[in-house]
Amino acid sequence: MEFQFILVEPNYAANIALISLNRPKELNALNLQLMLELKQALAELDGQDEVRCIVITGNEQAFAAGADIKQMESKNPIDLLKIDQFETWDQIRKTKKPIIAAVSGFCLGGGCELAMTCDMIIASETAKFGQPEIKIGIMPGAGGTQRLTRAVGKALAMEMVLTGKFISGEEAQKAGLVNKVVPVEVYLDEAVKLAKEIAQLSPIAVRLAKESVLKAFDSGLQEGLFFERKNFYMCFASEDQKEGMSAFVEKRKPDFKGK
Ligand code: DAK
Repeated sequence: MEFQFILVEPNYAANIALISLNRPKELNALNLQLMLELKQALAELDGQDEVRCIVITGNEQAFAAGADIKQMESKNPIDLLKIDQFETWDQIRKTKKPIIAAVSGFCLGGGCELAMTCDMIIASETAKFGQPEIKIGIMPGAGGTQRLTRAVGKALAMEMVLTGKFISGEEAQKAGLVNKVVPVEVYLDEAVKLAKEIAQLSPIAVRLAKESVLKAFDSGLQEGLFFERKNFYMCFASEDQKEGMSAFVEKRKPDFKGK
């Protein structure tokens, strides 16, 4: 897969793939082309059985400093309607395989929204998370007011969204936004390690479990529990369930085939 603004590196031996946002001079600002490429790459990887977990990263300086302000500056609502970027973001959100964001440096605006669209976030000690849209006369538009609030609670989300203040990786972890904060030298290794760990599990169970956790965000408890129950039953239709349980009983390592 060849793209202009992202690099895609599948590691089929480890059943994972790495996507790097690659507009370093612009701090990985998310222009329309980059987002289309990301959508396309994720769709492609989501369809490959050899890939079981995906890592999205930027570079040490920036995960992404937001949507491309220079590209947005002159737009009116009808331009935005026609571009329909939400379609691209929705498709990214619908990726079935787990996605881990490996974040270092600036993770702002649409960049923070992209990281929050991922399933887990590993941050470096130099990461800076923020929704600074308010400072350029707009507000978050790709889920920032909703996902950030669910992750860190009203008090901090309101402060970040209304003032544009950044929080560090450590603060983000304390607030529940990120899974782990590690030194900058190892943040990507940590994310890859986590991806490899998940890639060794049953991809069917992982997919159904991801779906079920996400369901908690847009359903009441009863509906969510019902959804979870159906997915739990579904696991028992897989060979992986038999393999996982036999391996436990036989005291050996399971070999999950994704069947
Ligand atoms: N867009 C375009 N270019 C950017 C950029 C951005 N968001 N952020 C940085 N750059 C560019 C700078 O313009 C500069 O380019 P040159 O001037 O050298 O050509 C280069 O990257 C380096 O940036 P700085 O010189 O500013 O570097 P500093 O270290 O001094 O400052 C900074 C770093 C991250 C604090 C600063 O660059 C900054 O404040 N950047 C903007 C952060 C921001 O406001 N982000 C939110 C953007 S609005 C939607 C989906 C998503 C969104 C909306 C709708 N739909 C689905 C409809 C999202 C909106 C946003 O994210």
